[in-house]
Amino acid sequence: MFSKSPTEQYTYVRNCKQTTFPSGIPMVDLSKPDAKSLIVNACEELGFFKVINHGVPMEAISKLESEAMDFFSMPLIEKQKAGPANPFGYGNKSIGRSGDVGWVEYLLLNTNQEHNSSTLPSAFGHNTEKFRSVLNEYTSAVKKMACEILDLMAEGLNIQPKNVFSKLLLDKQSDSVFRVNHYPACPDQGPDDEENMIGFGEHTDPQIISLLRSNNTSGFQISLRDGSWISVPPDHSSFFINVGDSLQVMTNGRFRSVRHRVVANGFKSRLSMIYFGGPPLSEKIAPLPSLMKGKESLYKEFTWFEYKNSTYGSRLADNRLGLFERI
Ligand code: GA4
Repeated sequence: MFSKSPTEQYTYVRNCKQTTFPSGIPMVDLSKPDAKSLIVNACEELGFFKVINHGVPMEAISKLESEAMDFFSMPLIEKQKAGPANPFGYGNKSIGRSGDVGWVEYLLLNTNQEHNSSTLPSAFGHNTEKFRSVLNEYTSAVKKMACEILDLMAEGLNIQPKNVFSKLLLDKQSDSVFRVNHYPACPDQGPDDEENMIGFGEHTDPQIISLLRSNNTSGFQISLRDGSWISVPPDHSSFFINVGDSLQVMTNGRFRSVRHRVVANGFKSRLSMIYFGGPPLSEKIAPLPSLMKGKESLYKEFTWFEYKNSTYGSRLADNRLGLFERI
């Protein structure tokens, strides 16, 4: 049973008044020739867009979704055998190491297929093999899409070679992560009708790029440049792409790492699966020279290892890149 305990400090946010972005969430058809320019515009404006014709087989998606639902339907005590999510495994309400709490339970998994035998929770019992193969099929397809999108970004920005970004995800040492979030329906939303309970608090993703796919339950919101929040209508057959902090730095601030959050839904549960494409730990994260054109770097030099370390000690809502900006 997923229930509130009196000691847990949840956050509530005002309902979004404005629910749509004036021109709609940018949508990119990966099979069309204008994909690269649409992607660049969306990354500059919002750091966020939706993708159709993504090439991930619906069957791979449904199989993983059903495996995940089977897992989350187990009794808490069974799920906890797969925890804590430190660094990989099952987590419940508590997010990260600094006291953030949300109306969510999740699995944090390593995408490195060789490591999965040790990190895949034994709580999957006899089902571990099945889960591993379904997970690998899904993450391979999503990683392929991530690389295609990153190549289109490089082309759209006129950077050569076009694999400058994608090679980081294809590296054997790539530090990528996979997450499945389950937000149970939350009928008791909070003290005020105008407010929603937070499922996953506002934050930016530290990695290069995140690819999110969810069931048809609403709750995902992104923040615009003026700080206002808009709800993203769910679409279970599309993917949503977030620019991460590392890509913001590599483009010297031209692409925007999007702040986002999830609010709990009063009626339906939400299931989302996110692939976070990250570089190898030793990789220097710095603006690409071809994007500087005589301009100064906005950021101090750092490796992904240094950024990740500083990130994991922070609170979800912190402006993590702030520490690495040149003044
Ligand atoms: C946000 C993106 C990914 O979900 C994640 C998260 C990580 C965690 O859940 O442990 C963090 C969060 C995320 C950023 C700040 C720190 C670390 C929780 C948190 C408070 C797995 C990641 O890489 O960074």
